Amino acid sequence: MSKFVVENRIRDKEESLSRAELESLQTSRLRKTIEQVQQIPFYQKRFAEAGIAPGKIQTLDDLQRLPFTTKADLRGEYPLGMLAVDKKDVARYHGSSGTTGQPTMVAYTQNDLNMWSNLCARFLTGGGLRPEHSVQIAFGYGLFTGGFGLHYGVERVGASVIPAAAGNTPKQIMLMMDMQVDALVCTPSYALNISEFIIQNDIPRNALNLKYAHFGGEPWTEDMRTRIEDEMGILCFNNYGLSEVIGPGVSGECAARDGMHIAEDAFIVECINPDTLEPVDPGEEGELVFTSLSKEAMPIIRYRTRDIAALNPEPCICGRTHVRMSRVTGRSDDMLIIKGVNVYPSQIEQALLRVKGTAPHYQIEVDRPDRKDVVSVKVEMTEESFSSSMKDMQELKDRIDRAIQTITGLRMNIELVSPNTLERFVGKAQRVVDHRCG
Ligand code: DLL
Repeated sequence: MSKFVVENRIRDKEESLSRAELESLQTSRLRKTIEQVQQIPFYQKRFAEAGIAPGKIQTLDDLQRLPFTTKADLRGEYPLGMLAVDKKDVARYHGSSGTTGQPTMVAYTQNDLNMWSNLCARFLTGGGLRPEHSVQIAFGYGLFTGGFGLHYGVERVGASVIPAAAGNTPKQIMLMMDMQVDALVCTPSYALNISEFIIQNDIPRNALNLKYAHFGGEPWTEDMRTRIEDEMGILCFNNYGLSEVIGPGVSGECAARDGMHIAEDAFIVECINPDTLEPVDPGEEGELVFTSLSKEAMPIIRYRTRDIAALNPEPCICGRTHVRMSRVTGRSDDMLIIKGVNVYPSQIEQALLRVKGTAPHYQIEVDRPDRKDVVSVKVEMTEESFSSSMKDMQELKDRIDRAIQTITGLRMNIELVSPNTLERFVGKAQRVVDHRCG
């Protein structure tokens, strides 16, 4: 475990407004946003079709009357149909990381970029970043919002950035050692990769000065956090965001590490049942929906993220008043329906990480021969379990089988594979191959 202790520090007064103050700020910002989206033909049409006069949207409750915006809507407006400002006022473009189909482009004015840097600076501060620290950013720099978003957030705090970008793991570690880097920023799956390299190459922990890390960009589990923290001797913080809403900075953990505070002065969050579209109760899982409150270039109304999480409005010991979201258990698009049962890859990850003798590298394959769903989980063994007897390996398989069954209620085919055979990722991991999709 890490000995690093994060002293609680709140960056902006907006993070700890009373509910009444916050709602008043949100209301005035919402009204302005509704005016701005009138510049976008897509929203003009949407509002007209729904019979809504924009001037009638005056309160936070009125927001419920507005239609949702979906990824398909954004694709339909590709590349810049959702722009609310003149192109000459755009300072930067990014794109969603969609692996299939058309990407979606997002745009920022200079004010948007300032606001975005500040939101990233907030969660970084909450999670330990101080001006005297150096931070290695091992996210992709490019259309992906991770690299640049975090880069400017670190600078905003006044800390120093090492823009290593994703990949070339030996060089990452060399930089970390030579520069005595304090904090690492990347996806959790890339961190796993880095940690593995350190262990395999017998690099002593004290050759590194790493104290903590901020991970985001993909779902990961609490068991994965424990694994990385134990292996690297650091504290790991979770942060969440998506390009369509702004990028990283939508939410992040504070020192309490008990949910991610959503920047409610910048976004209104709703949590809905994805089938009925009705709000779910606090604490219940549902799909997150965001409305931007101070974005200029591409304001967005009630964006359906497909991300499944629960909201916690209870006060946090850190003093921030912004609602916290749980870990994202999965995207509703990633949810596998196996024999009628809903399963998220994160549940399988959770099960695997609880079984000793498995490495945290796995791949899930789904097929439907003879019209019956079959799931195969390829699991990497550790060096020790790999060199054990057939009997021990069979026992390991049985333990994995039981762990998966306990968490998902389903039996899956377990295939043990040799160490270092499954793909490693430098960005977002792709752990599911669904052959049923054609
Ligand atoms: O991944 C923005 C980001 C970059 C967030 C770096 C945090 C750190 P996109 O490429 O548009 O943007 O992908 C957004 O990634 O809808 C979630 O499904 C997933 N995601 C992002 N952060 C987390 C997280 C960036 N902490 C999509 N936990 C989102 C779970 C996450 N899923």
